Amino acid sequence: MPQSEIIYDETLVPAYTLPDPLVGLDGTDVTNALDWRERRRPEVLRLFAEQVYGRTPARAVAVRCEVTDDTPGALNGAAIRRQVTLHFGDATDGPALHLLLYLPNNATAPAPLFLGLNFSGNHTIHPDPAIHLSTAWMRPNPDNGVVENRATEAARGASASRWPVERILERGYGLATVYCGDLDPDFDDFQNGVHPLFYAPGQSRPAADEWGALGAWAWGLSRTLDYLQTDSGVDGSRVAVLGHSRLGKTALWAGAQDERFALVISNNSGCGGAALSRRRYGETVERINTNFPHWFCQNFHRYNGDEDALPVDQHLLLALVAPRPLYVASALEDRWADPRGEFLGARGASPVYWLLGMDGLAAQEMPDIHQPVTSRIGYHIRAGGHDITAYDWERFMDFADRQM
Ligand code: GTR
Repeated sequence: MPQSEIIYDETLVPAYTLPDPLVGLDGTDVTNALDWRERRRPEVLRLFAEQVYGRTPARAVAVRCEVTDDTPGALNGAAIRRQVTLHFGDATDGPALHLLLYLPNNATAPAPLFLGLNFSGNHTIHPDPAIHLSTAWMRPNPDNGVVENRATEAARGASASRWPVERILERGYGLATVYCGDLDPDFDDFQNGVHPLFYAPGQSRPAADEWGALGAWAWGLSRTLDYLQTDSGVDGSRVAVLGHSRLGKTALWAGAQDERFALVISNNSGCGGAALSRRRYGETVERINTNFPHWFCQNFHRYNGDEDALPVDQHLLLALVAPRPLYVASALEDRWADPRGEFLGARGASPVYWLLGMDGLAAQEMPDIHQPVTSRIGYHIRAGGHDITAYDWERFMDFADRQM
Protein backbone atom coordinates (compact mmCIF):
# COMPACT_ATOMS: atom_id res chain seq x y z
CA MET A 1 0.00 0.00 0.00
CA PRO A 2 1.49 3.38 -0.94
CA GLN A 3 2.16 5.66 2.00
CA SER A 4 0.14 8.82 2.25
CA GLU A 5 1.62 12.27 1.70
CA ILE A 6 3.77 13.64 4.48
CA ILE A 7 1.66 16.00 6.60
CA TYR A 8 3.33 19.36 7.15
CA ASP A 9 0.13 21.35 7.45
CA GLU A 10 -1.60 21.65 10.80
CA THR A 11 -5.03 21.74 9.15
CA LEU A 12 -4.41 18.25 7.72
CA VAL A 13 -3.70 16.64 11.09
CA PRO A 14 -6.56 14.18 11.59
CA ALA A 15 -8.87 14.34 14.61
CA TYR A 16 -7.79 11.90 17.28
CA THR A 17 -8.50 10.90 20.87
CA LEU A 18 -5.56 10.16 23.15
CA PRO A 19 -5.66 7.33 25.68
CA ASP A 20 -6.35 8.89 29.07
CA PRO A 21 -3.32 8.52 31.35
CA LEU A 22 -5.64 8.21 34.33
CA VAL A 23 -8.01 5.55 33.01
CA GLY A 24 -6.87 1.94 33.16
CA LEU A 25 -7.34 -0.55 30.32
CA ASP A 26 -10.29 -1.95 32.27
CA GLY A 27 -11.98 1.46 32.09
CA THR A 28 -11.62 2.38 35.74
CA ASP A 29 -10.29 5.74 36.88
CA VAL A 30 -6.92 6.18 38.52
CA THR A 31 -7.70 8.44 41.45
CA ASN A 32 -4.61 8.52 43.64
CA ALA A 33 -0.84 8.24 43.61
CA LEU A 34 -0.80 4.68 44.92
CA ASP A 35 -3.17 3.52 42.21
CA TRP A 36 -0.95 5.14 39.56
CA ARG A 37 2.18 3.59 41.05
CA GLU A 38 0.90 0.08 41.64
CA ARG A 39 -1.62 -0.42 38.87
CA ARG A 40 -1.64 2.05 35.99
CA ARG A 41 2.11 2.72 35.78
CA PRO A 42 3.04 -0.98 35.49
CA GLU A 43 0.26 -1.41 32.93
CA VAL A 44 1.50 1.48 30.77
CA LEU A 45 5.10 0.29 31.05
CA ARG A 46 4.05 -3.21 29.96
CA LEU A 47 2.13 -1.82 26.96
CA PHE A 48 5.18 0.13 25.77
CA ALA A 49 7.33 -2.96 26.25
CA GLU A 50 5.01 -5.36 24.44
CA GLN A 51 3.70 -3.07 21.69
CA VAL A 52 6.34 -0.40 21.01
CA TYR A 53 9.96 -0.91 22.11
CA GLY A 54 9.91 -4.61 22.96
CA ARG A 55 10.49 -6.18 26.34
CA THR A 56 13.90 -5.72 27.93
CA PRO A 57 15.26 -9.05 29.20
CA ALA A 58 14.90 -9.32 32.95
CA ARG A 59 17.86 -11.68 33.27
CA ALA A 60 21.12 -10.12 34.44
CA VAL A 61 24.36 -10.89 32.61
CA ALA A 62 27.81 -10.77 34.14
CA VAL A 63 29.43 -7.35 33.76
CA ARG A 64 33.15 -6.86 34.27
CA CYS A 65 34.42 -3.27 34.46
CA GLU A 66 37.92 -2.52 33.24
CA VAL A 67 39.34 0.97 33.84
CA THR A 68 41.57 1.77 30.87
CA ASP A 69 42.30 5.43 31.62
CA ASP A 70 42.15 7.54 34.78
CA THR A 71 43.75 10.94 34.22
CA PRO A 72 43.49 14.00 36.46
CA GLY A 73 44.18 17.35 34.86
CA ALA A 74 42.84 16.39 31.42
CA LEU A 75 41.51 19.10 29.06
CA ASN A 76 44.10 21.65 30.20
CA GLY A 77 43.37 20.97 33.83
CA ALA A 78 39.58 21.21 33.62
CA ALA A 79 38.74 17.54 33.96
CA ILE A 80 39.37 14.15 35.38
CA ARG A 81 39.03 11.80 32.42
CA ARG A 82 38.12 8.18 32.93
CA GLN A 83 37.56 5.50 30.34
CA VAL A 84 36.01 2.26 31.45
CA THR A 85 35.09 -0.79 29.41
CA LEU A 86 32.06 -2.80 30.49
CA HIS A 87 32.46 -6.40 29.29
CA PHE A 88 29.15 -8.26 29.07
CA GLY A 89 28.77 -12.00 29.55
CA ASP A 90 31.38 -14.63 30.33
CA ALA A 91 33.05 -14.97 26.91
CA THR A 92 36.34 -13.07 26.48
CA ASP A 93 35.25 -11.92 23.00
CA GLY A 94 31.73 -10.92 24.07
CA PRO A 95 30.20 -7.46 23.54
CA ALA A 96 31.86 -4.54 25.30
CA LEU A 97 30.68 -1.01 25.99
CA HIS A 98 33.28 1.74 26.17
CA LEU A 99 32.46 4.58 28.55
CA LEU A 100 34.06 8.01 28.42
CA LEU A 101 33.66 10.05 31.58
CA TYR A 102 34.75 13.63 32.29
CA LEU A 103 34.37 15.01 35.81
CA PRO A 104 35.11 18.55 37.01
CA ASN A 105 38.73 18.46 38.19
CA ASN A 106 38.21 20.79 41.13
CA ALA A 107 35.05 19.19 42.53
CA THR A 108 34.81 19.05 46.31
CA ALA A 109 31.91 16.57 46.21
CA PRO A 110 30.73 13.83 43.85
CA ALA A 111 29.43 15.52 40.70
CA PRO A 112 25.94 15.33 39.22
CA LEU A 113 26.17 14.40 35.59
CA PHE A 114 24.65 14.03 32.16
CA LEU A 115 24.73 10.64 30.48
CA GLY A 116 24.01 10.31 26.78
CA LEU A 117 24.63 7.91 23.95
CA ASN A 118 26.60 9.18 20.97
CA PHE A 119 26.08 8.36 17.27
CA SER A 120 29.62 7.73 16.04
CA GLY A 121 31.99 6.87 18.86
CA ASN A 122 33.35 8.61 21.97
CA HIS A 123 36.25 10.08 19.99
CA THR A 124 33.80 12.26 18.02
CA ILE A 125 32.57 14.26 21.00
CA HIS A 126 35.84 16.14 21.64
CA PRO A 127 39.21 16.45 19.88
CA ASP A 128 41.01 15.27 23.07
CA PRO A 129 43.62 12.92 21.49
CA ALA A 130 43.57 10.62 24.51
CA ILE A 131 40.03 9.43 23.87
CA HIS A 132 40.26 5.86 22.62
CA LEU A 133 39.40 5.72 18.92
CA SER A 134 36.46 3.35 18.55
CA THR A 135 37.15 0.17 16.61
CA ALA A 136 33.46 -0.72 16.38
CA TRP A 137 31.31 -0.76 13.26
CA MET A 138 30.27 2.71 12.06
CA ARG A 139 27.97 3.80 9.30
CA PRO A 140 30.19 5.05 6.43
CA ASN A 141 30.38 8.83 6.49
CA PRO A 142 33.17 10.63 4.64
CA ASP A 143 32.40 13.91 6.46
CA ASN A 144 32.80 12.15 9.77
CA GLY A 145 36.08 10.39 9.09
CA VAL A 146 34.50 6.94 8.78
CA VAL A 147 36.05 4.84 6.05
CA GLU A 148 34.73 1.37 5.27
CA ASN A 149 32.72 1.17 8.46
CA ARG A 150 35.67 2.09 10.71
CA ALA A 151 36.56 5.35 12.40
CA THR A 152 39.81 7.05 11.40
CA GLU A 153 41.84 9.72 13.19
CA ALA A 154 40.00 12.29 11.04
CA ALA A 155 36.86 11.51 13.05
CA ARG A 156 38.19 13.03 16.27
CA GLY A 157 35.94 15.82 17.45
CA ALA A 158 33.62 15.48 14.44
CA SER A 159 30.55 15.91 16.69
CA ALA A 160 32.12 18.37 19.13
CA SER A 161 29.48 21.04 18.47
CA ARG A 162 26.94 18.71 20.07
CA TRP A 163 28.97 18.20 23.26
CA PRO A 164 30.11 21.43 24.97
CA VAL A 165 32.33 19.50 27.37
CA GLU A 166 34.26 22.43 28.90
CA ARG A 167 31.07 24.38 29.51
CA ILE A 168 29.40 21.38 31.18
CA LEU A 169 32.40 21.00 33.51
CA GLU A 170 32.48 24.73 34.21
CA ARG A 171 28.86 24.54 35.36
CA GLY A 172 29.77 21.80 37.82
CA TYR A 173 28.47 18.78 35.94
CA GLY A 174 30.19 15.68 34.73
CA LEU A 175 29.56 14.11 31.35
CA ALA A 176 29.41 10.43 30.51
CA THR A 177 28.92 9.03 27.03
CA VAL A 178 28.91 5.69 25.26
CA TYR A 179 28.55 4.74 21.59
CA CYS A 180 25.18 3.17 20.74
CA GLY A 181 26.82 0.86 18.19
CA ASP A 182 28.77 -0.89 20.97
CA LEU A 183 25.39 -2.17 22.19
CA ASP A 184 23.81 -2.81 18.82
CA PRO A 185 25.16 -1.61 15.48
CA ASP A 186 22.42 0.48 13.87
CA PHE A 187 21.25 -1.83 11.09
CA ASP A 188 18.71 -4.59 10.83
CA ASP A 189 20.32 -7.92 11.67
CA PHE A 190 20.40 -8.74 15.41
CA GLN A 191 23.43 -11.01 15.00
CA ASN A 192 25.82 -8.76 16.90
CA GLY A 193 25.77 -6.42 19.89
CA VAL A 194 24.03 -7.56 23.05
CA HIS A 195 20.93 -9.28 21.62
CA PRO A 196 22.58 -12.71 21.10
CA LEU A 197 23.58 -12.77 24.79
CA PHE A 198 19.92 -13.24 25.62
CA TYR A 199 18.78 -15.61 22.85
CA ALA A 200 17.23 -18.93 23.78
CA PRO A 201 18.92 -21.94 22.09
CA GLY A 202 18.20 -21.76 18.37
CA GLN A 203 16.91 -18.16 18.48
CA SER A 204 18.36 -15.71 15.95
CA ARG A 205 16.04 -12.69 16.15
CA PRO A 206 14.03 -11.09 18.94
CA ALA A 207 10.45 -12.38 19.17
CA ALA A 208 7.63 -9.98 18.20
CA ASP A 209 7.39 -8.52 21.69
CA GLU A 210 11.13 -8.52 22.45
CA TRP A 211 13.49 -5.54 22.33
CA GLY A 212 14.79 -3.94 19.17
CA ALA A 213 17.81 -1.67 18.79
CA LEU A 214 16.36 1.15 20.92
CA GLY A 215 15.66 -1.33 23.69
CA ALA A 216 19.25 -2.56 23.66
CA TRP A 217 20.58 1.00 23.66
CA ALA A 218 18.36 1.85 26.63
CA TRP A 219 19.54 -1.27 28.45
CA GLY A 220 23.11 -0.09 27.93
CA LEU A 221 22.29 3.26 29.53
CA SER A 222 21.12 1.41 32.63
CA ARG A 223 24.27 -0.74 32.71
CA THR A 224 26.31 2.45 32.42
CA LEU A 225 24.37 3.89 35.35
CA ASP A 226 25.17 0.72 37.34
CA TYR A 227 28.83 1.57 36.86
CA LEU A 228 28.41 5.31 37.51
CA GLN A 229 26.75 4.58 40.83
CA THR A 230 29.97 2.86 41.93
CA ASP A 231 32.27 5.70 40.80
CA SER A 232 33.26 7.83 43.81
CA GLY A 233 33.47 10.97 41.65
CA VAL A 234 29.83 10.72 40.57
CA ASP A 235 26.69 11.58 42.53
CA GLY A 236 24.71 8.52 41.46
CA SER A 237 21.48 10.01 42.73
CA ARG A 238 21.80 12.93 40.29
CA VAL A 239 22.39 11.38 36.90
CA ALA A 240 20.40 12.93 34.03
CA VAL A 241 19.89 10.80 30.94
CA LEU A 242 19.64 12.71 27.67
CA GLY A 243 19.68 12.07 23.96
CA HIS A 244 19.15 13.60 20.56
CA SER A 245 16.84 12.22 17.89
CA ARG A 246 16.89 8.37 17.83
CA LEU A 247 19.01 8.59 20.94
CA GLY A 248 16.40 10.95 22.46
CA LYS A 249 13.75 8.27 21.93
CA THR A 250 16.17 5.93 23.66
CA ALA A 251 16.79 8.28 26.59
CA LEU A 252 13.04 8.49 27.17
CA TRP A 253 12.62 4.72 27.10
CA ALA A 254 15.60 4.30 29.46
CA GLY A 255 14.24 6.95 31.83
CA ALA A 256 10.77 5.42 31.74
CA GLN A 257 12.04 1.99 32.73
CA ASP A 258 14.83 2.90 35.11
CA GLU A 259 13.69 5.20 37.90
CA ARG A 260 17.24 5.72 39.11
CA PHE A 261 17.63 8.36 36.39
CA ALA A 262 16.98 11.61 38.25
CA LEU A 263 16.16 13.71 35.18
CA VAL A 264 15.18 12.70 31.64
CA ILE A 265 15.85 14.92 28.62
CA SER A 266 14.57 14.47 25.09
CA ASN A 267 16.08 16.54 22.30
CA ASN A 268 14.25 16.52 18.96
CA SER A 269 13.16 12.93 19.62
CA GLY A 270 10.10 13.09 17.35
CA CYS A 271 8.23 9.97 16.26
CA GLY A 272 8.58 7.16 18.79
CA GLY A 273 9.97 9.78 21.21
CA ALA A 274 8.09 12.75 22.62
CA ALA A 275 5.83 13.42 19.60
CA LEU A 276 2.27 12.09 19.55
CA SER A 277 1.94 9.29 16.99
CA ARG A 278 -1.75 9.92 16.37
CA ARG A 279 -1.00 13.32 14.81
CA ARG A 280 0.78 11.62 11.89
CA TYR A 281 2.60 14.94 11.29
CA GLY A 282 6.04 14.57 9.67
CA GLU A 283 7.46 11.12 10.36
CA THR A 284 4.75 8.50 10.94
CA VAL A 285 4.79 5.08 12.57
CA GLU A 286 4.71 3.48 9.14
CA ARG A 287 7.61 5.55 7.84
CA ILE A 288 9.79 4.92 10.86
CA ASN A 289 9.09 1.19 10.86
CA THR A 290 9.80 1.01 7.13
CA ASN A 291 13.05 2.97 7.22
CA PHE A 292 14.28 1.55 10.52
CA PRO A 293 12.64 -1.90 10.87
CA HIS A 294 14.96 -2.82 13.73
CA TRP A 295 14.44 0.12 16.10
CA PHE A 296 11.15 -0.95 17.70
CA CYS A 297 9.68 -4.40 18.26
CA GLN A 298 7.88 -6.30 15.52
CA ASN A 299 4.53 -5.76 17.26
CA PHE A 300 4.88 -2.02 16.67
CA HIS A 301 4.66 -2.61 12.91
CA ARG A 302 1.00 -3.61 13.39
CA TYR A 303 0.23 0.05 13.91
CA ASN A 304 1.61 1.18 10.55
CA GLY A 305 -1.15 3.43 9.20
CA ASP A 306 -3.30 2.47 12.18
CA GLU A 307 -2.09 4.74 14.99
CA ASP A 308 -5.55 4.97 16.56
CA ALA A 309 -5.32 1.28 17.44
CA LEU A 310 -2.30 1.87 19.69
CA PRO A 311 -3.20 1.26 23.34
CA VAL A 312 -0.78 4.06 24.24
CA ASP A 313 0.56 7.27 22.73
CA GLN A 314 3.81 9.01 23.50
CA HIS A 315 2.41 11.32 26.22
CA LEU A 316 2.14 8.14 28.29
CA LEU A 317 5.82 7.40 27.80
CA LEU A 318 6.58 10.86 29.18
CA ALA A 319 4.17 10.25 32.05
CA LEU A 320 6.26 7.25 33.09
CA VAL A 321 9.00 9.71 34.09
CA ALA A 322 6.71 11.32 36.73
CA PRO A 323 7.24 12.59 39.36
CA ARG A 324 10.87 13.07 38.28
CA PRO A 325 11.76 16.14 36.22
CA LEU A 326 11.42 15.80 32.46
CA TYR A 327 12.58 18.17 29.71
CA VAL A 328 11.43 18.13 26.10
CA ALA A 329 13.25 20.25 23.50
CA SER A 330 12.10 20.97 19.96
CA ALA A 331 13.52 22.91 17.01
CA LEU A 332 11.41 25.13 14.80
CA GLU A 333 12.60 23.81 11.44
CA ASP A 334 12.63 20.19 12.55
CA ARG A 335 9.19 19.52 11.11
CA TRP A 336 9.95 15.83 10.51
CA ALA A 337 10.02 15.44 14.33
CA ASP A 338 6.73 17.38 14.76
CA PRO A 339 7.64 20.10 17.32
CA ARG A 340 4.00 20.74 18.14
CA GLY A 341 3.44 17.03 18.65
CA GLU A 342 6.40 17.01 21.07
CA PHE A 343 4.88 19.93 23.00
CA LEU A 344 1.48 18.20 23.11
CA GLY A 345 3.13 14.98 24.26
CA ALA A 346 4.67 16.87 27.18
CA ARG A 347 1.40 18.57 27.97
CA GLY A 348 -0.44 15.25 27.80
CA ALA A 349 1.80 13.84 30.54
CA SER A 350 0.83 16.62 32.96
CA PRO A 351 -2.23 14.95 34.57
CA VAL A 352 0.02 12.27 36.04
CA TYR A 353 2.36 14.90 37.49
CA TRP A 354 -0.64 16.72 38.99
CA LEU A 355 -1.92 13.50 40.53
CA LEU A 356 1.51 13.03 42.13
CA GLY A 357 1.43 16.55 43.56
CA MET A 358 3.76 18.23 41.05
CA ASP A 359 3.19 20.91 38.48
CA GLY A 360 3.28 19.35 35.04
CA LEU A 361 4.00 21.55 32.02
CA ALA A 362 3.05 25.09 32.98
CA ALA A 363 2.03 26.19 29.50
CA GLN A 364 -1.32 25.77 27.81
CA GLU A 365 -0.08 27.00 24.45
CA MET A 366 3.18 26.36 22.71
CA PRO A 367 5.69 29.03 23.79
CA ASP A 368 7.52 31.18 21.27
CA ILE A 369 11.06 30.28 20.32
CA HIS A 370 13.65 30.80 23.05
CA GLN A 371 11.02 31.08 25.80
CA PRO A 372 11.79 28.03 27.93
CA VAL A 373 9.15 26.72 30.31
CA THR A 374 10.76 25.47 33.51
CA SER A 375 8.00 23.75 35.46
CA ARG A 376 8.48 20.10 36.54
CA ILE A 377 8.07 19.24 32.87
CA GLY A 378 10.30 21.67 31.01
CA TYR A 379 10.01 22.59 27.35
CA HIS A 380 11.58 24.85 24.77
CA ILE A 381 11.57 25.35 21.06
CA ARG A 382 14.55 27.06 19.50
CA ALA A 383 15.27 28.46 16.07
CA GLY A 384 17.00 26.20 13.57
CA GLY A 385 16.88 22.59 12.55
CA HIS A 386 17.41 19.04 13.74
CA ASP A 387 20.46 19.19 16.03
CA ILE A 388 21.57 19.53 19.62
CA THR A 389 23.23 22.87 20.18
CA ALA A 390 24.91 25.00 22.85
CA TYR A 391 21.54 26.72 23.38
CA ASP A 392 19.88 23.39 24.16
CA TRP A 393 22.63 22.41 26.58
CA GLU A 394 22.44 25.73 28.46
CA ARG A 395 18.70 25.22 28.96
CA PHE A 396 19.21 21.62 30.10
CA MET A 397 21.79 22.78 32.65
CA ASP A 398 19.55 25.63 33.85
CA PHE A 399 16.77 23.09 34.29
CA ALA A 400 19.04 20.60 36.08
CA ASP A 401 20.25 23.39 38.42
CA ARG A 402 16.63 24.00 39.34
CA GLN A 403 15.04 20.59 39.27
CA MET A 404 17.70 17.93 39.88
C1 GTR B 1 15.80 10.11 11.08
C2 GTR B 1 14.61 9.43 11.69
C3 GTR B 1 14.22 10.15 12.94
C4 GTR B 1 15.41 10.46 13.82
C5 GTR B 1 16.68 10.76 13.05
C6 GTR B 1 17.97 10.67 13.84
O1 GTR B 1 16.15 9.64 9.86
O2 GTR B 1 13.58 9.45 10.74
O3 GTR B 1 13.24 9.42 13.62
O4 GTR B 1 15.64 9.42 14.71
O5 GTR B 1 16.85 9.92 11.98
O6 GTR B 1 18.13 9.83 14.71
O7 GTR B 1 18.88 11.44 13.52
